[in-house]
Amino acid sequence: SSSNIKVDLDSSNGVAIMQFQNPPVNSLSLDFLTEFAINVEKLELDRSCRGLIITSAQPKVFSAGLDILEMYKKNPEHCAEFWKAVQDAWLKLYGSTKVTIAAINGNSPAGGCLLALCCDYRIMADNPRYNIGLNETQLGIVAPFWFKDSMTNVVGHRETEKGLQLGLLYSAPEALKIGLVDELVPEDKVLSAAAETMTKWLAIPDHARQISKSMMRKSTIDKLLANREADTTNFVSFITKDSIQKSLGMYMEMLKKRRF
Ligand code: CO8
Repeated sequence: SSSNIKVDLDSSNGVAIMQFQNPPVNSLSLDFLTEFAINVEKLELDRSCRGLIITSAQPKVFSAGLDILEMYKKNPEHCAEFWKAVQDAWLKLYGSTKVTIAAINGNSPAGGCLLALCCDYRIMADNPRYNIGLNETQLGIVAPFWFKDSMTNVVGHRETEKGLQLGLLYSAPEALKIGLVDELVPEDKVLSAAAETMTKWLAIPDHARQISKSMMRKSTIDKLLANREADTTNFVSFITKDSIQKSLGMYMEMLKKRRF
């Protein structure tokens, strides 16, 4: 549906605010990811847009990551279609020429963390109860190489090696400490802080900044572009394995039983 994402482009400064509104936890379903990629693409082609802030309209959660139900008890064709949508969303946001800022106003595990990692700058609510990280191994699944690359490019090899193996979810203060986020601000200031940072980034001439961004990101993007099909095949054969399906089923059960 077209109500999963709300985009407001301020024509006075060229800054778009994109709010995720896929209750309860902004899980990244096939529909959501498709709509997300379309919206990012639209803004990319819109010359009046210079910057994009992504945030959540839901309290306490930025995004719960990939919708596990899109990978559970689904046929291989569906899994492949879903995975291509995940790749496409990443390619669009990671490759965006706009200034992109994540205003992380809640929990941001796995795919939620990935979206944040795609941005040029991350501001998180200063709440130790909010976590962010690539926790895939905790579900018995493996983050693909481009998730790994996205994290390495932000926090470096060592933290990524540790974080990926252990499936670490970092509290907001821990995330700041390792550089997974750039700044913590009070919960009610996340959006205004993002707007402030945006102003600083937009003071740089677009052309020079865009070439610099592309210089830093091109090899990472090209790696997925050169391996998209193999990456999809790999995902489908992995996720449809009985043992992996069993892990996902147990994780979903655990989520349903656990209450904070
Ligand atoms: N997918 C589907 N449903 C979900 C997801 C999800 N990712 N996350 C939560 N839900 C469901 C819950 O089961 C629950 O359903 P119900 O109401 O029927 O019981 C509902 O959403 C609300 O969830 P909570 O009650 O847990 O909400 P809280 O506000 O207490 O907590 C959290 C929010 C912290 C986000 C919590 O829901 C959570 O930790 N969720 C799981 C997050 C997670 O581990 N995501 C990983 C997804 S995998 C991924 O993104 C990358 C995969 C890479 C694939 C590579 C394979 C090769």
